[in-house]
Order: sequence, then C-alpha cells, then structure tokens
Amino acid sequence: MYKNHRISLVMPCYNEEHGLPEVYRDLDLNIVDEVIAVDNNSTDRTAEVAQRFGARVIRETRQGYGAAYKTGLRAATGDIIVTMDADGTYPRNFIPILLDVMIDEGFDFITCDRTGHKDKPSNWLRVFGNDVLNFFIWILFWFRVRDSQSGMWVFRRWVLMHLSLTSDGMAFSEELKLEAMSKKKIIRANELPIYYKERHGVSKLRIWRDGFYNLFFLFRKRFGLLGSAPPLVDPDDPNLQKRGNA
Ligand SMILES: Nc1nc2c(ncn2[C@@H]2O[C@H](COP(=O)(O)OP(=O)(O)O)[C@@H](O)[C@H]2O)c(=O)[nH]1
Ligand SMILES: [Mg+2]
Repeated sequence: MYKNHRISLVMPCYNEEHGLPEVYRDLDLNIVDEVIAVDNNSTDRTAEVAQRFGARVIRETRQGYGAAYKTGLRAATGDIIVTMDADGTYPRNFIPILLDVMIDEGFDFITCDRTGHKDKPSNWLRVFGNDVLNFFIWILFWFRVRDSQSGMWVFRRWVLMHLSLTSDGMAFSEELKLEAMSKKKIIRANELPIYYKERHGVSKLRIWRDGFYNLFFLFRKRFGLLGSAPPLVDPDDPNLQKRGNA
C-alpha cells in the first residue's frame, strides 16, 4: 500500500530470466502489493524465476507486447497500476516519487520520459526512431510527447475505463499515451523525466520493423481505421476506485 492506495506492478515478460532478478533487486515490496508477470511464450525460465520472487504469473499465448499488457492490465486489482519492462532498465526507486506526484498533485496518468538522461545506453537509431514517432504524433494528433515509446507508466486503474486499446504489438505504448493524454477533460495526464539503465538480457525490439509498424499504426489510428476495443476494466467492478472516491 502507498498512502492508502493498493499498488499493482504489471510487467510483460518474453524471455526475461536475466532481467527479472534485476527488477527485484531493488523493488520495494512494502509499496507494491501485487506484481503481475505476464509470460508471453517464453522459452527460458521466466515463469519459474518470476514465481520464485513471488510474482503472480499469468500466461498469454498471443505473442506481442500489447497482447501481454492487455492480459496483465485486465488481471490487475490495484487502485494504481505501475508498469515497466522486465529487463531492469526502468528505475524501481522512482516508483514512490511518481506515486507522490500522482497522489499529491492529483494526476491520473503519468508516462515517463527517458530522453533527458543523456548518458543512457541507447543507440542513435532508437533515439532517432523515437523522435520521428514523437514528431508524427505532434503532426497527426496535435499534442507533444517527448518519449512516445516509453514503457513506464503510472495510472489510476479507472483510467482504463476510458481507453480503446487496439494494438497487440509494440504500438501499444504509443496508443496508450494517445488515448490517455488526449482525453484532457476526463484524465489529468503528465509526462515526467526518469533515468534509464542498461538492459539485462536481450532486447526484443526489432528496430526497423517495429519502428515502421508503429509509424503506420499512427496513421491508421488517426484516420479511424483501427476501430475501437472494449475497455480493459469493468466499469461496474465494485473495487474500481473512481474519481471522487480515489
Ligand atoms: N517485443 C516484445 N516484447 C515483449 C513481448 N512479450 C513481452 N515482451 C516484453 O516487453 C518488454 C519490452 O521489450 P524490450 O525487449 O525490453 O524492448 P526495448 O525496451 O525496446 O528494448 C520486455 O519486458 C519484454 O520481455 C513480445 O512479444 N514482443
Ligand atoms: Mg526494455
């Protein structure tokens, strides 16, 4: 619990037996009530390692970052959901800070921005690709985001009630931001800087393929070609904190 809020951490995991121990090395389990590791057809010991650390392991056989996230987010029971890759890159020690900002300043959705951390171990192609996608989000949707591909988000679970998340792939990350940050009347959103660390284990990103797919996805989303997807939470769930009682 953190300031009377139940906290769920959700991580998509595809062959992360080396990344998970790093996440748990400094994860504060006094803050996080529930850890959900979504095992996405891993061929290594991901499920076993996650279980050993006490995570709730859920299997998702549809391959993909978005498919894994959808299953994990549906299963989460916290009032606030925190997400990150299961590779040790995102700072676990920022969780209480981000929760403070969310709770004390009244935000509903925070996405984390890695771009200010100039020392980050990222190659130029990734940085360039991210910038291109940020630029097209600006052109197509008229709002600025500094790190459209970031995978660390902190948000109140009820936010999911208002989002149509269609992507099963890597575009899930940008789609979540587009959906949450464009609903200004309902969702108070913010983007905050974090630092970023070297990955443990092998990256699953296929830079060119995922980059072009994510760009194409933005156009399809903009021109309404993706339809809509049902929300990942049940609005009638009695445990779902809504604004006002949150
Ligand atoms: N790319 C990809 N990542 C997946 C999949 N299923 C789960 N993941 C997880 O999604 C997270 C992001 O992938 P990662 O390889 O770290 O991408 P990167 O951060 O861009 O290098 C990791 O925790 C992966 O284990 C999948 O099918 N594809
Ligand atoms: Mg990663």
